[in-house]
Amino acid sequence: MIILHHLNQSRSKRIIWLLEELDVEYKVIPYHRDSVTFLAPPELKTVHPLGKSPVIEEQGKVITESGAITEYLIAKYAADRLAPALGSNDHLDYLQWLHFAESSAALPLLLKTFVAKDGAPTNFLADYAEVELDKVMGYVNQRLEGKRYLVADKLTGADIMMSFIVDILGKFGLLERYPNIAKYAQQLATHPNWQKAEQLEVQYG
Ligand SMILES: N[C@@H](CCC(=O)N[C@@H](CS)C(=O)NCC(=O)O)C(=O)O
Repeated sequence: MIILHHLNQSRSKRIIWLLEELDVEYKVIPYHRDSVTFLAPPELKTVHPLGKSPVIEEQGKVITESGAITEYLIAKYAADRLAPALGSNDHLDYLQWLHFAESSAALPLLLKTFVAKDGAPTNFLADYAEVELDKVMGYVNQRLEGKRYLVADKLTGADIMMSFIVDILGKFGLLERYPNIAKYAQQLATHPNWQKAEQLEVQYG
């Protein structure tokens, strides 16, 4: 049985649709946004420290990120129906579109939403950015406690993706605030190919 922790008016709608397509047994636990802040209720933090939705639970595993949930569930239950064959060109396109929706496509729309709310007496955008940054990076910092890498104690694609986020934190001078991320940044920098990428980036201008 899959459990979906669903927040109203959220990305979690993707997962409801997906679960319906999969024809698997599932249960939805609904949560409702605060009518003033539009944030999720604190109960969601008992499911996962970020307190965001969607989150699914399956066989004791707690899984977040709508893109990862979609990739995981389709690979497990509908690889033959909802994804092109692994290794095909279509599969490559599939991966790009799947991640595009939560990255390149989402960012400008989120900014537009936030800008629309800005100008309010609370100076919404600046406050929101600070609070969210600290929430998300605090979480990463905590997950890196005693670890050299994000997953499986070895370099993976997850670290390569995260390295750019670490770079931006460094540019804002924020690494001191997150000691485990600072250590992680040093660890990533020990990789000869990370160093090569630094040089190549400069070389490419
Ligand atoms: N990248 C995450 C984003 C999760 C996220 O930000 N969810 C929003 C709903 S769309 C949320 O829970 N917001 C409430 C809050 O931050 O308190 C995903 O794709 O699942």
